[in-house]
Amino acid sequence: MQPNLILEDTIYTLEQLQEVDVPQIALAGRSNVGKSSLINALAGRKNLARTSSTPGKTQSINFYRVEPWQYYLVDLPGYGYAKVSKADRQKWAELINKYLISTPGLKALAVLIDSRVPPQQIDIELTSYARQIDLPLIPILTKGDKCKQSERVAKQNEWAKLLGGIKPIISSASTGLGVDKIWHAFSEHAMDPEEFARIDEEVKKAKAEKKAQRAARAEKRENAKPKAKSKKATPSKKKKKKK
Ligand SMILES: Nc1nc2c(ncn2[C@@H]2O[C@H](COP(=O)(O)OP(=O)(O)OP(=O)(O)O)[C@@H](O)[C@H]2O)c(=O)[nH]1
Ligand SMILES: [Mg+2]
Repeated sequence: MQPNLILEDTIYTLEQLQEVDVPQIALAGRSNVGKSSLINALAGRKNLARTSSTPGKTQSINFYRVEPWQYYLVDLPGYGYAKVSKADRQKWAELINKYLISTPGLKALAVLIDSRVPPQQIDIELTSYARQIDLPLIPILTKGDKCKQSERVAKQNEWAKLLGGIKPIISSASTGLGVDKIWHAFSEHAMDPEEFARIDEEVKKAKAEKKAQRAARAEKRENAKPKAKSKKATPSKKKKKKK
């Protein structure tokens, strides 16, 4: 089941931030790591969240309602981009911090990490901070399409060691790698366990049905193929008439 994402609110300042207790999962990570792209991949849409190859694109906190599951995905401004002015960086850091500590509905923090680079101090600091404030972590390695499977797995293991055993989910917004696993992890944290179990069952059923339909179509195609015919006798060449 592909949920629908609806942009419901955008806030820029501390004053606009309200204490909302609707369940939510926030996405944090360095500028350009692929937060907005991942939101698009999760929604199965291209231009829901604005993305850019220039870091610092998202400068607000964007709240996306997840339909029909009734929780929010929250796209946070990226951190660690050197070219942003010190004042702006300070402003965003305060906004993110206030959001993290004063949102009663916040169920987990998805920390997005670039799978191509070694663990960065600033990412490690964020994960430690989340643990200090008892916020469950969902680490996600992004841009998995840009490196080999062996490199991705090595990075996954390296991070698992740093995070006390929590294995990051490997993802790619370009290929859709990891999208199902990410939805599963988000919903598991954001939803009531019974409701989650019910929906998980529905998703499994829908997948099984799709698989059965694919198999039935393949069989139909196979049956529709012309049966291998016995070798036709090659038509005898007409003898040239002798003039
Ligand atoms: N190949 C590849 N490129 C990606 C992937 N995800 C994001 N990108 C590219 O990385 C760049 C940054 O992506 P964004 O989604 O805008 O990054 P962001 O984390 O939202 O950045 P800020 O809003 O600045 O914090 C864009 O050029 C994307 O096309 C991915 O999975 N694979
Ligand atoms: Mg962004």
